[in-house]
Amino acid sequence: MSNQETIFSKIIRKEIPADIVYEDDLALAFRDINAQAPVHILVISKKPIAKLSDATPDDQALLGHLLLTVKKVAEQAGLNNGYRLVVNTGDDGGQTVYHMHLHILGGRQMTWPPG
Ligand code: DGP
Repeated sequence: MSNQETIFSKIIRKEIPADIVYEDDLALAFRDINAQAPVHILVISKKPIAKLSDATPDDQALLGHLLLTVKKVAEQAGLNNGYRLVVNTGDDGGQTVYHMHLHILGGRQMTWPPG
């Protein structure tokens, strides 16, 4: 799937509201509208990569930046006892919004295996 316009593009452009908790030149973080945990924050790149499997070696620094953004946002959210990071990728991965995003889930004990 190519890098198409999604609802997240509109959130980046502030055309629709979101509870934004962090923003810089490359990344945006906002609370998931359908929270699955007491803390459920999505970290996205402003560059619209549809899914992780579409990333290229040119995205190496961006992907590293997103992981360090997760760390920063999780600390800011007070997740000192840990959290789960999820990147649903493609149809089998359960991805529904095709603008790559990292789910930070925390504030409760996570279980394994996931559904
Ligand atoms: P995934 O299934 O991994 O593609 O997750 C997409 C997530 O995006 C899902 O948990 C719900 C969330 N989401 C979808 N639309 C919106 C929206 O308009 N605002 C916010 N804040 N979250 C959204």
